Amino acid sequence: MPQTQNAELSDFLVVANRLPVDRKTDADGQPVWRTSPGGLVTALEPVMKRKGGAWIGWHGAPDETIDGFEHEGYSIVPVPLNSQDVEDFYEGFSNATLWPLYHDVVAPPEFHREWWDTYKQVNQRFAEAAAANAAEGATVWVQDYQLHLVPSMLRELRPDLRIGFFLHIPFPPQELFQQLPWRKELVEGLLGADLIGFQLPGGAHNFVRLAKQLSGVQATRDTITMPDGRTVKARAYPISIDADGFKALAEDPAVQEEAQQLRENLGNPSTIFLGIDRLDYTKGLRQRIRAFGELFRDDELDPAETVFLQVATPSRERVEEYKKLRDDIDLLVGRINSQEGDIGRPVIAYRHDSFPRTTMAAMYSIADVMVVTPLRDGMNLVAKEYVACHQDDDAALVLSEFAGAAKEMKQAYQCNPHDLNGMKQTILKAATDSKSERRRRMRALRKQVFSHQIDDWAKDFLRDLGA
Ligand code: GDG
Repeated sequence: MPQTQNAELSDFLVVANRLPVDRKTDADGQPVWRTSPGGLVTALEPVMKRKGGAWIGWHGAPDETIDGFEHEGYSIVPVPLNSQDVEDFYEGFSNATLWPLYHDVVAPPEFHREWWDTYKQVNQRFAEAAAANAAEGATVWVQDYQLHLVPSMLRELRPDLRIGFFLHIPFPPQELFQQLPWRKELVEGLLGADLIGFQLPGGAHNFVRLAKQLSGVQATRDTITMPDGRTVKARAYPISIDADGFKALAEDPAVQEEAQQLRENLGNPSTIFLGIDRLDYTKGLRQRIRAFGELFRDDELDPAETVFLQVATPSRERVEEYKKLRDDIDLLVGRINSQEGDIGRPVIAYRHDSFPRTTMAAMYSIADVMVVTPLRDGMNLVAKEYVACHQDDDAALVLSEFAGAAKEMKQAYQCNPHDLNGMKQTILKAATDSKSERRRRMRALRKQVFSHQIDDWAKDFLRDLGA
């Protein structure tokens, strides 16, 4: 039996670059697989358990082939990647070509033919693994930009399947997408799906327009008709979070104790500003840190009473742009802390590290103002998690208008992160607005976040896919 085939075929399959499990070591030194934290897993696990599912993805270690196994009532089907695949498919084409191109080219995308060749090969491998594990007429849900070609490759192998695709990042406007030497192939890769989900209606419109132009297909609004009469829908499904889960976490006494400790460690300031992001150039960290530097320099924020806590989770550390970003941020934070504040009381508490979800919840709950200022973001879950962790109204969210979340979170203090002065004013306003105004905004945000949670997102998509 091939490595990637299960004993039993599945009726529901998720295909994603990464598996929903991480390898840890237990007390006896034995390797064990634990569910990775994250919204997607939380949303899809119940569906997989109900329908008998399989999750197809890479387990995270290059040059290692492992057998599939059962986990929490569903099948784990590993797809192996070697070091060259990781370099060309993952770090290269996915994260140094598509990622910057799809985020408004805030860093220059690189186009390399070898990366593209490997990208195609790896997508084919994922498609074959899905085809080998799907029961007749099964539903397959492919996730994200690393697997753009899987829908059409899979349809070629298994025309009986229902195929959905969801893009977690923005889908760019035509003017930018046209830069891609392989633009037609990428569009046609997605056209293999029955339903293509985007974070925002704008992404769906961009895609439909490009499909008409590059592939010559017919389309009316969200429905594309293929030459053989098959229809493909392109619609928006804004992703959300397990808000109830975050609320419970923030209310847990152990988390509250940790929050209290954290506040003390920061010197019990009267105002805590918080940023939590993957260390990524799309997240607007350079601009945000400069804004805070100027606010402290110009005495608009008082270092005796204010701390800006910024967590930057390590990410894509072998990709050149990310190494440069890390150095830039270290330099910027170091420079500001050497000039502002007092000895032993840095104005910016900066951690390049990742933390357990409990610590994340503790940080959210002590933050008086959450600052989320990406230059471009598909959605941004951090903004929603912050709101879910605040049952009190003494909180405020500063949110970039270029985050997908800005479309739903209209009551946030919105700003343009390219406009440094405008962003500084918005940060100050969020911190100093009247209690009643902050309360009004937080209530509206909470209502929004709790009324559309991650399982609604999955249900809406799967209903429209006809699963
Ligand atoms: C992509 C799109 C879209 C962060 N640090 C730690 C940690 N996190 C968790 C957060 C949050 C998630 O990671 C980050 O999600 P975001 O949405 O903010 O950003 P991306 O990683 O860029 O996600 C984005 C998303 O996909 C979903 O479709 O919203 O636009 O770019 O959940 O809590 N979690 C833990 N420790 C950390 O240190 N445990």
